Amino acid sequence: MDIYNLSSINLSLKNSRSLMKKIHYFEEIDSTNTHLKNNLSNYRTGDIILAESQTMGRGRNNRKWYSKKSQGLYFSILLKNTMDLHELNFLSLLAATSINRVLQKMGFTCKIKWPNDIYINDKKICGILIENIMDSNINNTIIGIGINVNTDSFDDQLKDRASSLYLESNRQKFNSYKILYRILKSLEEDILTYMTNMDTSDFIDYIKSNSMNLGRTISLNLSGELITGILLDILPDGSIKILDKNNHSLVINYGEIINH
Ligand code: BT5
Repeated sequence: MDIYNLSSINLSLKNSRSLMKKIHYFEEIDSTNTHLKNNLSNYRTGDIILAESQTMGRGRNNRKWYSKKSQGLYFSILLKNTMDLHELNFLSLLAATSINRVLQKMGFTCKIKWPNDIYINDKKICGILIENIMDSNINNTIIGIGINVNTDSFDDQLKDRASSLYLESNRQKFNSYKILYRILKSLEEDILTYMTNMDTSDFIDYIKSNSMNLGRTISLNLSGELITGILLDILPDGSIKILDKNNHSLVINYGEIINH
């Protein structure tokens, strides 16, 4: 595809008749994830909500996602009856893989931080928020993705920890729609491959070789409990294995790495 605007992307998605169906564009929205959650019956599987800005963009545990108007990509993909609950941990890593691949092809040296972030030069560029809602026997999975594309500045709280493609490339401006299209296609291919084989080994290999913390000492916040240890391995289901300071090995499938 040569021209990247919403109508050309939607035409291409329509013609491909694959997993990703249609982008629904909003100039301003509370949160693309919340909008899908509140309007599940209005959307089909494969529909994508894209917003120019979010007034209440969310991370995990209701943390705020800084969504500067027209400078980032803020979108959510709805999948109906596609993923099982036990696959959701892996889905976050799978989405990180698909996005990381696209950014690498653009020339960025980017790393996956378990379980849902992408970093460039030790700064967060992208966050992923997976949510699942059972509604009238339909299993609705929402993949929310926030990427700092042309973000030119961050507020004081974030400026040492967050960055954008623009800031990491000597202030080069990017066509967000082109990146969006590539990510949708990359994610589509990865989800379909995974659903065909139900085999995570190639993905896990990629995640391990592009991991930010594998082999390093990490501190993990498990709902308030702090654990420090060496990140030994990323397991086939997407959980991690840690060797704690008492030499106990632990398998963990949720939580947040608070150092890197
Ligand atoms: C995430 O949560 O990283 C998931 C973020 C998902 C955002 C997308 S945007 C489209 C869709 N609609 C939504 O409402 N959400 C999704 P978590 O791992 O909890 O990280 C949140 C933390 O990242 C915050 O507490 C900040 O420290 C940091 N943060 C906030 N905004 C950021 C930004 N724009 N860039 C980098 N870091 C940010």
